[in-house]
Amino acid sequence: EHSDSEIPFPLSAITEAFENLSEKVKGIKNGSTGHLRLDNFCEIASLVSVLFRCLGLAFKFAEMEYVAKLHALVDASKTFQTLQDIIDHDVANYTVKTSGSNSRNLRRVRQGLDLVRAIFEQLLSTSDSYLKEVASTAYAEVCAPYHTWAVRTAVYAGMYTLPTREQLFLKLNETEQSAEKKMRRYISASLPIIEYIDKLYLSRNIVLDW
Ligand code: 1PZ
Repeated sequence: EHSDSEIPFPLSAITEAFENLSEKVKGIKNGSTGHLRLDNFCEIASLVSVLFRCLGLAFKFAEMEYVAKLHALVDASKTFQTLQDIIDHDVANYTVKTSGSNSRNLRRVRQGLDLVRAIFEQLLSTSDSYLKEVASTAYAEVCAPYHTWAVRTAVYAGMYTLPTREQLFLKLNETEQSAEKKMRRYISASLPIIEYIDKLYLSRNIVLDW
């Protein structure tokens, strides 16, 4: 594992990788080229963990949770080539929602990517120095409905320990202006990816209420 300092502009790296993946997904939707590879997806999804590391010790648990699920998917990529392969396998085995299954881990990683999108949207909609409001709103929208009461309570308590907006951008080596552009680009790039993943479930009659 490499340290953050090796990536001079983490937000640029994330944005560019997501734009690449987004183009691939759009190609698939237009019927040109096959399916999204799992190893490819994992590589790109792993980039966002740099963001958690800017959030301080209280969110170490969130980072570990996210990374653990991603590692399980990386392992699965030795057996399954595409995202739809893991879902088809779990559908056949009635393990789509089973704790620790690949389909469930993919659903959680997808929620992490969507949470980052919601955080960026909140950051663009306010200039408040304190991230508590931004983070709480994004979390309530994307993750809280699917987390247990205990997890939600811990997360909301942790919100008081977040760095300030200025500290966050400083850690990311960004200014308000440079970050704004990249956050907009991440938002547009992530939407087709998130929609693509959701459709993998929905097209197999799996309702996304978990
Ligand atoms: C500047 C903005 C800061 C925003 C901070 C928001 C932090 C959200 C923290 C979420 C903590 C989740 C803790 C554990 C959740 C688990 O219960 C679930 C269910 O797992 P399962 O039952 O399927 O085994 N795990 C997850 O949902 C996976 C982890 C998702 C964490 C995503 C965090 C993304 C943070 C982005 C940071 C910029």
